[in-house]
Amino acid sequence: MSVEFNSSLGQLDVDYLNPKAADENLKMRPYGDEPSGCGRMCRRRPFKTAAVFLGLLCLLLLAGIISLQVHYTKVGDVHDSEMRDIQTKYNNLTDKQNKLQNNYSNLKQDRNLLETKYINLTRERHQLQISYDTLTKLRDDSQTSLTSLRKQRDDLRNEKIQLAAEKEELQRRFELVTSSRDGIQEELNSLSLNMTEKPCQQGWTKFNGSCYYISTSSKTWIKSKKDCEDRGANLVIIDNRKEIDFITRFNDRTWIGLSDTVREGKWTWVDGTDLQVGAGFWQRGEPNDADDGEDCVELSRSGKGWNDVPCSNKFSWVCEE
Ligand code: MMA
Ligand code: CA
Repeated sequence: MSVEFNSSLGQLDVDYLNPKAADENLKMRPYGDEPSGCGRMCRRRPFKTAAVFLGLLCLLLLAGIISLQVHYTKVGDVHDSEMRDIQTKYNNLTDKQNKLQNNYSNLKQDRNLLETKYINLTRERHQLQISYDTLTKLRDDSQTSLTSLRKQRDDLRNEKIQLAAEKEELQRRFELVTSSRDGIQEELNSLSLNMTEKPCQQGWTKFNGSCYYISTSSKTWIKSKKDCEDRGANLVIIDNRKEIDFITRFNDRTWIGLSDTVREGKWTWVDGTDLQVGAGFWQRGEPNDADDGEDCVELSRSGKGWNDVPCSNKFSWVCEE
């Protein structure tokens, strides 16, 4: 190993591990004053001491350098390890930062999207609000129209009810007037008939163009018939319900000119005409020829119709001319 020592006093190159070479090196060097009396030996001693000292110094330096080297190597290792940790932490933090950056970017995008959606929704809401207002107004107008129409309908219903009541009243009055008119017409017809035809005999009553004799006593059917013939007339022949109403005004039970004396069940009028089967104004269940002995016909007020009875019964009678 060779050491280069630079000093302001001069330059000295010594190989301490090779003392021979060093000696040679020293031999080559020129010297000024040398201590007298020591000769060659005396001249070489201080150099040796210096060399030893230098060597020791060099060893010390070397040891210092080595210990420093070891120290710094250790420090460097710790430093490297710390650096690696820091680097790892830095990398982790960088990763985290990147992730956060990504998250931030994503969130920013999301926020922009949400903002766009919010704007669109706000616009839509505005449109819907306009539609809602329009519809509300329309509904209110419709409601008003509906209320008005309902009122009109109710008024019309009431009017209809009133008109129906008025119609019924008018109908009733019309029927009364019609009935009264028919009655007047009939009376008029009867009066005009009575005026145009010849008057009835004394004690006879005119009704509907005919003259009637109303008996004041009671007789059998045969005697009643004879009485009428004696008066130039016949026992009454009934043509309609009005004639019944007229006759029953006077007595409860009255002989009429109908019998089946000639042939049982064949009802014949005193003028010889036959009563049609199923015709007439019989009471319910009549004629029944009770006890096989009822061949003459009475008109009963209480029975409101005809009944066959025994001819021997005595009733009032009515003649018709
Ligand atoms: C009943 C009934 C008549 C009948 C009479 C006779 C009261 O009525 O049978 O058909 O002519 O009796 O009196
Ligand atoms: Ca009878």
